[in-house]
Amino acid sequence: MMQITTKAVSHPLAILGDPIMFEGGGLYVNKPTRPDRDLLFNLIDSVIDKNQYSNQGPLACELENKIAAYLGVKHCILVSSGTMGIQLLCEALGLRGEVILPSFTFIATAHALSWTGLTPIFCDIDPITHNICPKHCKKLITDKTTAILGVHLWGNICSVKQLEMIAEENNLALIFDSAHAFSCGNQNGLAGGLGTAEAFSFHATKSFHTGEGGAVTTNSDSLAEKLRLVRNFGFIDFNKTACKGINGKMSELHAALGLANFSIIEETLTLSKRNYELYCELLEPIVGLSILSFEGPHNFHYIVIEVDASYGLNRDALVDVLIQENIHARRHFSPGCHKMNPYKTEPKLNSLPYTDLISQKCLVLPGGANISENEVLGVVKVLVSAQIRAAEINKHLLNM
Ligand code: T4K
Repeated sequence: MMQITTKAVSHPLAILGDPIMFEGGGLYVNKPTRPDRDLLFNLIDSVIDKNQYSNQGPLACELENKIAAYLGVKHCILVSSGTMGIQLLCEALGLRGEVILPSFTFIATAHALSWTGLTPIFCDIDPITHNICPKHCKKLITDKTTAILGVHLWGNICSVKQLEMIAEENNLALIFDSAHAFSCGNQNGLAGGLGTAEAFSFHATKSFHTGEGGAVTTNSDSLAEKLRLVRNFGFIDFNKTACKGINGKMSELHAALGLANFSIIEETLTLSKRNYELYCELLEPIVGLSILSFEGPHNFHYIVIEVDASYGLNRDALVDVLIQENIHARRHFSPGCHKMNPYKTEPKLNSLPYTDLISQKCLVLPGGANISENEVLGVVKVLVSAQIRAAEINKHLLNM
């Protein structure tokens, strides 16, 4: 078991004038995984040989088949980003009016609805899981509501059964923003076939990535067909369109990166789990810091902690300490979307006490597969030192 002493005489902290813990590059939240270069270059060679760079080339088709089989879902439709995936899904489902979503999410979830002409209605979260609260969701349904958009935040799966019941009773579509949830699931298996459809992000900072990209997954044949149409301008034939569409396709070069990263998924998951478990072990004795627990199959990609008053420093002061050490922790997702432009000026904003509470104490630390055990140890050393020297830090920040 790794141990960090709290009795050492010296607890150097850059914010108080001591040397920086991570000189040079620094640590970032979810630095991208690196694919095997030879495999990637071979795949890129094959793209150049075939001279096909987009429009559902062989690599995009291969990746779609591999992802669908891995997630245990009938259809995987690759798209150009996670945001585009949500937009295509809303368009393909013909959603109109209001869609209920949690406010505690990346702003893209709300923007995707807005871009599709939908009104985002912000819902509160469960303070333990950070996911949409079904009870509050039910209260927000009006005659204009057409869908519920759950977000499997940090890879923790929403309360699917409860949301399904609410959606069914009220004749609503149930869709999921699964941007964080690749390789995550519940007792029934991996996310991919939940609700009507799910939208994944394969941005570079995600557990599995294609640089930029994403996918929509569904078990519905008709929805998959519509999604493929909408993704490609609505074309059914040369010069013939069936519906409104857009360019939401994934290029062959992005698919090549995806195939290369797909081949290292197990390795990525193993390293992320090792780092998450090491954080759990080392953070356990620190009063006032708690790490979000994960259930079910998980990618262990996000190291999410909550900073309570008993820690001695508030979340924002702790971020200042970490940044000075070149540890680029992030205040995800602060503030909640309902307090961000353009949504904060909506006349009918709900009060979201748990969203406000969690967004003030939540912090994401560098994690994922691309961080070493020694680096995790270094981050935790800073957290320990910051608590020991909290009074000095608070005084220092007050005088700045
Ligand atoms: N729904 C949810 C719940 C989401 O979290 C997201 C995206 C979406 C929907 C939409 O999916 P996409 O349309 O993006 O596919 C990042 C990502 O851009 C975004 O994908 C992600 N969520 C969000 C939570 O975080 P930033 O602005 O924090 O990322 P950025 O560019 O600062 O990168 C983080 C760190 O990683 C950097 O500090 C440096 C490092 N990095 C980053 C990139 C891109 C690298 O080392 N190499 C790289 O190539 O938004």
